[in-house]
Amino acid sequence: MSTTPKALITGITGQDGSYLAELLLEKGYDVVGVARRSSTVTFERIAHLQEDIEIAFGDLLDQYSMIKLLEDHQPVEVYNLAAQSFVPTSFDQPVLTGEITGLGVTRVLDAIRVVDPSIRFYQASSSEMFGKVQEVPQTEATPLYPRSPYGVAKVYGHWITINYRESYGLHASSGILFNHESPRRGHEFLPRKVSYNVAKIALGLQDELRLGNLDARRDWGFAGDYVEAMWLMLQQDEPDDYVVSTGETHEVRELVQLAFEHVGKNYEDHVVIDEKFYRPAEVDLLIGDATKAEKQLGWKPKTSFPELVAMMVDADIALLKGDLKGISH
Ligand code: NDP
Ligand code: GDR
Repeated sequence: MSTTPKALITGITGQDGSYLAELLLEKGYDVVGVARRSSTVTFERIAHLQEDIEIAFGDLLDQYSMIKLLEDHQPVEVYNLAAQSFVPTSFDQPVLTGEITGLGVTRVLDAIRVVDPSIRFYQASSSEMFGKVQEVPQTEATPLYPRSPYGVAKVYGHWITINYRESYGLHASSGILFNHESPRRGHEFLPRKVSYNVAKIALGLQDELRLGNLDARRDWGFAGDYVEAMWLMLQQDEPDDYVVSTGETHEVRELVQLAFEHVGKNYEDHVVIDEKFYRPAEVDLLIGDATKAEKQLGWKPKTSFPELVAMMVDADIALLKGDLKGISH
């Protein structure tokens, strides 16, 4: 029998799935990535890994598919990264978001309980659970106050993970990750929307960028750094919950300004405020305290905020010039 550890990642086609797959391959794992059936190919972010990982089909909406995946592949670790993860969509499709991002976690946990309770489990919890923040900075002990159907669904996912840990003794851990970005980020999220459109403006392809609330503050890090914390959590003797963040907060306006400055431009000449991008309820301020992750996991972010913004703008300029597929960072 092979002694190579096998990990199963839900959400393999997403931003974090691609970085985590790379990390686990480097560490010598066999990686099985769970994708859902689609009429178009959604493998852009993992195209460069397709020879090295196995793709299996399943859906967090379908309980039996989760059970079958575990029976067929017998992983020792499961990373649950799948979610409907875009906050504005959660206001438009609150029930679907609850089904995937909330109840979906139970489907994975219950499959583990039934098939093999020794499987170690990682849940992708989120700083959006802090919402209207009750404490600054936010730690693992800060009370939760979500401000969107997405945030509410993540609170459910977070607590059901703790509940399965306490009820059935599962090695189930939750990473409360603050915003993390990369050149592989979806185009609808603020930093990627900014980097892509700034790149277009720099290349003379357009002149205007329409945005919503510039006053919100976020704690932004690099996705490539954050997946390391996920893996470290599952290597601990005991399961636990950890905040993963940089400990710095920046206004949306600052990110926008920095991105424009990187290409020698003034954001005020190009940005137009559009009410359409405002949310029914906003999360005004996020800043995480990752002391526990640093002390217990030995984890620290490596990429600074200006480095992250520059990396994303440069990658989008290269992408638009046609000499990068957007997957090499
Ligand atoms: P993405 O939105 O990039 O990826 C989400 C993934 O989930 C995609 O692979 C998507 O597949 C998959 N998915 C969606 N619905 C289902 C379903 N019903 N069944 C199976 N798979 C499904 O997210 P990120 O990579 O940025 O984030 C990973 C996880 O971390 C998410 O759970 C997110 O909520 C959470 N998180 C993210 C943070 C961030 O800043 N990036 C911060 C904190 C938490 P498809 O390609 O088919 O749509
Ligand atoms: P967020 O990320 O909601 O924090 O959730 P997003 O990048 O979408 O928004 C960040 C902030 O920017 C403001 N904003 C805009 N946002 C978008 N998308 N588009 C705009 O035009 C715009 N203008 C201003 C927003 O109002 C907000 O304050 C992300 C997701 O990855 C979640 O899945 C994850 O859990 C959290 O980060 C941590």
